[in-house]
Amino acid sequence: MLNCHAEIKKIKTQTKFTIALAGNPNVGKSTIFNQLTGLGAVTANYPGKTVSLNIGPAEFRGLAFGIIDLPGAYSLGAISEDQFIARRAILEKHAEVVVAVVDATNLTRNLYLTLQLIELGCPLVIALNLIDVAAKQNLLIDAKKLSQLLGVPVAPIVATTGEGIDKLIDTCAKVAAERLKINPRLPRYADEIAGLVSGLSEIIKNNLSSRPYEIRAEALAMLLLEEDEEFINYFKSDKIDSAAQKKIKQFFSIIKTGDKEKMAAKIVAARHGYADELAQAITLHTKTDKTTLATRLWRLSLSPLLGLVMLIAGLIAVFSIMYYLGGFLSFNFERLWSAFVSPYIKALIFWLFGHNAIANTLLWGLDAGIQASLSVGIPYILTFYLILAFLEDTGYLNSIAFLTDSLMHKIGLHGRSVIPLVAGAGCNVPAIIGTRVLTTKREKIIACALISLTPCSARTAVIMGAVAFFVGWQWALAIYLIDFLAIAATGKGLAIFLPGKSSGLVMEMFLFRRPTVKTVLKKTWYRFKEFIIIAAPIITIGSILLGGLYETNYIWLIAEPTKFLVQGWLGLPAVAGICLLFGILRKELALQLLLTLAIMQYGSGMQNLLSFMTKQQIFIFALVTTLYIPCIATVTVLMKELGWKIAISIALFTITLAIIIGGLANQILNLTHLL
Ligand SMILES: Nc1nc2c(ncn2[C@@H]2O[C@H](COP(=O)(O)OP(=O)(O)OP(=O)(O)O)[C@@H](O)[C@H]2O)c(=O)[nH]1
Ligand SMILES: [Mg+2]
Repeated sequence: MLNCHAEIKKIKTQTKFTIALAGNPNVGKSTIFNQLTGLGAVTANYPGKTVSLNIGPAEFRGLAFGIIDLPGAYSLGAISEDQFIARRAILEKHAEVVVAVVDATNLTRNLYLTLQLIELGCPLVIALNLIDVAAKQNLLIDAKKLSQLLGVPVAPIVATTGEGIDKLIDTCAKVAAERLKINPRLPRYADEIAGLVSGLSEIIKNNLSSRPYEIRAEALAMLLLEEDEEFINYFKSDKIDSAAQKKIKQFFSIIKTGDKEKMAAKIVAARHGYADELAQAITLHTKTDKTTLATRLWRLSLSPLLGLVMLIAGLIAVFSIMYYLGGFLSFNFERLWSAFVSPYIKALIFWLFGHNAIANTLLWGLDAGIQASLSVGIPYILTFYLILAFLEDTGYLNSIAFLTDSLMHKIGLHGRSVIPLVAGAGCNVPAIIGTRVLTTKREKIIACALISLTPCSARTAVIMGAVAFFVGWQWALAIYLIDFLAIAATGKGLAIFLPGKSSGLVMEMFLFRRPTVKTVLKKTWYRFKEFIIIAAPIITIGSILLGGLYETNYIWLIAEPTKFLVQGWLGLPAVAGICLLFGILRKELALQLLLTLAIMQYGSGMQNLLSFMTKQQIFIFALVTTLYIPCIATVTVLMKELGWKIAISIALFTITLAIIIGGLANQILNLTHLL
């Protein structure tokens, strides 16, 4: 939080005003943020992507301002870490203008939070988003009427295309400069509630010298009546003098006895009722509902049997695209490098350093190392990012979560954990951060442990680039299958071992949304750019280090102590152990170093991996790489999220698992001669 505060302060000194984007999960807040800042906050069609504040400077038609993108929340109450962050940012009034981003296709649910923001007295502008989807569903929303009913400006927008954003920002600027006065209309509640609110707010006004976050007395009264934990505790604390505490206590003792149904529930119901009334009043169904293709596909994806068929077909499609497109890119990248770049790099290095060990060591990194990443890292990772961005934006992951809910329960999770788990297939790091949306520590630990075993894009690159390519696609599938079984068994084990129960599926479902080419490509590019920035230096330095060890013959010395395990039990060449060690830096580095080794020993060309290792060894190597200790970035983020003890336990567990499974697979293959 401290960092966020510093960042917000910085933005505030640099710009004239700041906008906070608040709203339900999955309504397009981060899409607006990206449109205005040009940054790459994670967006996808499922709830809970943003789990901490995204802060950035923005410029729109010469106007400089700051933007804070908040995690999604259905109400001001917070049941998970991400929602708590959103609540804090709203209460602490970080921004001059709060934009309530509202999903035009889901008005009742969305307007609930908007009403709470109005009650709090936030300087509000409503962004009525997803009007393109609403139009497809034959819904016509009367933005003007909404604005009149609530006394708040409303700007209809399509965040993905940027339509209407200019007007939105224009309105925000006017509100910030107080050129546009807002007269919000507070919801009118039934006498019973209104009476209590006014009674309690009078006590607050008369007895409190200052109010937390300077919230309006009426809003504070409402929050207390809603049994908001933070404010109840505040009023019980020594920040409130005992006379005031006594009066408030007295007030509550009266209503408790006179009321059967809980007041909190009544207020929630009343606010929902009003939100629904508003939604009805401003929505016009233009035609009778016509089921669109997207809706039909969506329904199909959720049906128990056909949904499963669709899932399997989907997985086959993903696998095939990876195999063919990844393979195509790999082949051509390598060919282009060998033909047009490699000879010149070699000539340059030899010209600069002469034919000696130093030149050779440098070539490990600058030629063979890069060639290895062009052959096995980049093509598959790029392809996978592209597929993932597409799947994320359609919203299919939501359907998978729903479909696999009962299966997930068996391994101590509920369907909602599927989303971070599948996101782990892209990269374990954001997936682990994404578990902040889960509400219990138990679920978080299980999800993080399983994410650490999920083959990320780097591990997929190893499986596809080495096993599918050299050994056969069936063997690549076998690795996924073994890994999946390991994940299921680990989940089951943890579910039994860790006390507590898995919570029920509480997840909003979203219809499929048509991804735009721009957002898919942009997202792929952002991830890939990050990959290049982080991976390229590590890969080059890693290759040079390995080259140094090789050229000086130290490699054999270092390999010696692990020989019994690497050669004896796993049946791999002794130096493979060192590559596995390097793989902790980045998973695909393990294979790339092996390939680098092969290239340096047998000359350019991927096929040389087969001169270096047998098919069985390649399979075992990839299997171990998939299972053993997640990369250093993942371990670091595990430490941050769960503490070092759990992080180290997960790391040690995966190493043990990899050695046991890898060794057993080696023994079985030795006996059966399947490879
Ligand atoms: N068709 C259409 N899609 C949109 C629009 N706005 C956002 N989307 C898509 O809706 C999905 C959700 O958008 P996000 O920006 O990630 O939503 P968010 O509110 O930040 O979600 P959380 O961070 O999970 O709370 C993405 O796939 C977007 O591409 C829109 O106006 N029209
Ligand atoms: Mg977001």
